[in-house]
Amino acid sequence: MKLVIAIIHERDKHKVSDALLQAGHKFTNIATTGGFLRDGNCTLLIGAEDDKVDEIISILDKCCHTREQFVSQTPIDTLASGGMVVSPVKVMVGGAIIFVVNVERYERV
Ligand code: 2BA
Repeated sequence: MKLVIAIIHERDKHKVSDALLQAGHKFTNIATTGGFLRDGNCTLLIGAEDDKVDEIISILDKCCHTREQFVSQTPIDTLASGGMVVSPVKVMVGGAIIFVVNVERYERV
C-alpha cells in the first residue's frame, strides 16, 4: 500500500476531489500553507493500493493547472528590502507536488 501526498492549489481542490471520488479513491483534505508564498494551498492524503497510484497521479495531472502569478513582494524580498517596495516577481503556481511513500502498516480498528 502507498500513501500519496499531494500539494495542490486551492482553486483545483474541488475538481480534484470530485475526480478522485468518482474514481472510487479515499482521501483526506488538509488546509495547508506554502512555505514560500505563505498562501493557502491544499494537501491531500490518499491511501491506495500500489496498482492505483498511477491512476491517482493521472487524475492530479488532468485536474491541476499551472498558472503564472505575480507576487508584489515575496517573504524573502520583505527581509532583504528592509520594508522598501520591490518590483513584482513572476512565480509558477498550481500543478501538483506529489510524494508517494510506502505504508508499513494499515489498520482500521
Ligand atoms: P510555496 O512554498 O508557497 O511555493 C509556491 C510557488 O512559488 C512554487 O510552486 C514555486 O513556483 C515558487 N517557489 C517556491 N520556492 C521558491 C523559491 N525559493 N524561489 C523562487 N520561487 C519559489 P510549486 O513548486 O508548484 O510548489 C507549490 C507548493 O507545494 C509550495 O508552495 C509548497 O507548499 C509545496 N511544496 C513544493 N515543493 C515542496 C517540497 N519539496 N516539500 C514540501 N512542500 C513542497
